[in-house]
Amino acid sequence: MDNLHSKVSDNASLEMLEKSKADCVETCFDRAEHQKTHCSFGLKGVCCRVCHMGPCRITVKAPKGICGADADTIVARNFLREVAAGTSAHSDHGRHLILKLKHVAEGKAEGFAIKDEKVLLLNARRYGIETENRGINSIALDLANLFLNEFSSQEETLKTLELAPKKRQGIWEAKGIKPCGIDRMVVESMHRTSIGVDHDYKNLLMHAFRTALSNGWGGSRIASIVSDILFGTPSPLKSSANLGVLKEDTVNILIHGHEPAISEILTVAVSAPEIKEYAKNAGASGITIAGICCTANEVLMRHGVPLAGNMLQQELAIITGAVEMMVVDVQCVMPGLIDAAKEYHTEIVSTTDMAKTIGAKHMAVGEVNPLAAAKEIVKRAIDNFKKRDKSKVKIPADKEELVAGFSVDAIKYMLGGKYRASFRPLNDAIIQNRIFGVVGIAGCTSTKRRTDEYINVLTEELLKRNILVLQTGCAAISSAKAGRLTPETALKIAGPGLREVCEAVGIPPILHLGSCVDNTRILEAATEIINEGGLGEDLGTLPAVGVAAEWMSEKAISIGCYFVASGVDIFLGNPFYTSGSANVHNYLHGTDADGGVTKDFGACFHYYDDPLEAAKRITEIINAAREGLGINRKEERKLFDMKDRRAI
Ligand code: SF4
Ligand code: MSK
Repeated sequence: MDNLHSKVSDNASLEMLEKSKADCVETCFDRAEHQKTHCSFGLKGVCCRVCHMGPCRITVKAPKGICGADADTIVARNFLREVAAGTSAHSDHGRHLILKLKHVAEGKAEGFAIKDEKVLLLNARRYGIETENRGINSIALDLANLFLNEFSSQEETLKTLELAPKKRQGIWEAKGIKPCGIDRMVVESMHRTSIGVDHDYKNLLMHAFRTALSNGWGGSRIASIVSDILFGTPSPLKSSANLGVLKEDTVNILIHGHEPAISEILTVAVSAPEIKEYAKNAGASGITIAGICCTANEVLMRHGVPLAGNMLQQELAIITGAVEMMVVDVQCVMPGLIDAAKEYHTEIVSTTDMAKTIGAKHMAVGEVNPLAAAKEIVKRAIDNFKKRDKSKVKIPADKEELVAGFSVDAIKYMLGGKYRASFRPLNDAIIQNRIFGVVGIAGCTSTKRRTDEYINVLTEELLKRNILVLQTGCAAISSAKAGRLTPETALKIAGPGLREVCEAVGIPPILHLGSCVDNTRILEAATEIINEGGLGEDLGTLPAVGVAAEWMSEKAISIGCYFVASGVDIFLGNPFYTSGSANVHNYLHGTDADGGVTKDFGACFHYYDDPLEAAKRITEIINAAREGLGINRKEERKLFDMKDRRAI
């Protein structure tokens, strides 16, 4: 029990871990025990297998690989390959959405439509697409083609880079790292890291930042924009989180992965009258649809679909014995799900041709009549309800209320109202030191740490220090499970300045901005703050920091790199695999003799094992930024009166 307690923080997960023992079901937590002695060459990043003279491993006795590659080259090459993989995942997600938009515009995507014409028109105008006297579909087609060109352009730099503050664009220009087409950046990463090409660790790392920029200001940014066009721009809504959202008397369907298109259509399918009737006839009182990981965040943000849990709860959800089906798409879906599902009546259904698992039922939701395909999936889940073994069912009671749906538009609206939507009140609150700074907390949970703990300890400490927290991905689910994504958190935890602002505006002190691809919404919000004025002209001058607290995915490395290249310091709760090269490690962490990456971009990576130590250093960095902006004067503390509230 103590041992299990050291693995997970929330009670629901603990209960399910105990049940996994009783039911003899293996989970990632057991497999982590079996993998405990990690390969030290892997941890240091000094294993190279890019050619078949190797694999070569760097040691004191063998400081070079067979070709002569040293630790610096090997570690930097491995790092760049991780960035390229992370960039591919997020950007390919973006590409799939653009293709969906294109098919909608061409009238080929049944069941889908353009939900937010305002965002479509705004983006079309941004890129010089004619919008006057034209049909919405033809504008959408032009925008989809323009976005597709962001993947394939060979020499022209990405148009979406222009969304960044001018000063930052100048820094990228001066460094020669404005990315061209996203596909080209990834292909070049693989080329440079193949045997006998790029051996200069700094040159390799610079391309890592360039590739990551093509993700943050390209593929991921486009993914968020197109999602809003197709599925609607999120606005605040209430929902709930943790395994207690499952119900004993309903058919329970979990949606898991990242891409929102299929889960969107599933949410439509479960509301169809004939499907509800089908569920009743099977003896269920209804259908509960809930999410895991970032697909969960996508449908939460737009429909209030509850969060069953984050990444490391995917098997634990099945262990409730109450899940009829888990419908998966891409990314962060463990192959181990199949073994867990075998012990119950749960069926794992894969929906994307590029992501299959032996043992999962494959039911692709294609372009032709996707709603019918989605209804077939739901009916199959309902059929499974009859196979549920009640003696194996145990649903934890734990579930917490939450408020999510904070797109940048929604934040603007909350701050300024319909007619004066703007970031001005937030900028003023920062300048007046009611809000000390802003921290974005993103990333996963990992078996290397007690789940959710780093995220929740750090978040609490930051709130106490009057720091507004923006969250995405599984980190946001960690806070949701702790009951922190509510306005009441301001009263219970936040420092006095932050509390005043949250009370006046009516927002929680932790804003849930979406899935891990939506980290670009944090960049968008930061750019809005710059454009609003009074806090410098570049992202690097803001009193703002990013955190990947419990990260584990290659996507997080790419995200970290595009934030650092954008001038935002990134704190890591788990280290990179770069310690085998002092040069690479020191460059990335800004600790080499000439300032490393900080000299290039004004920001670097920081690794802190202890969240409270991280909070201290974050405070120092924010304080230094405030000093730089000349806004560190002491404000007389006063409570907001009616006049102040009206002004906000
Ligand atoms: Fe070894 Fe060089 Fe081949 Fe890497 S590229 S496996 S270091 S010979
Ligand atoms: S799902 S990438 S564990 S945030 Fe986006 Fe969560 Fe990290 Fe996967």
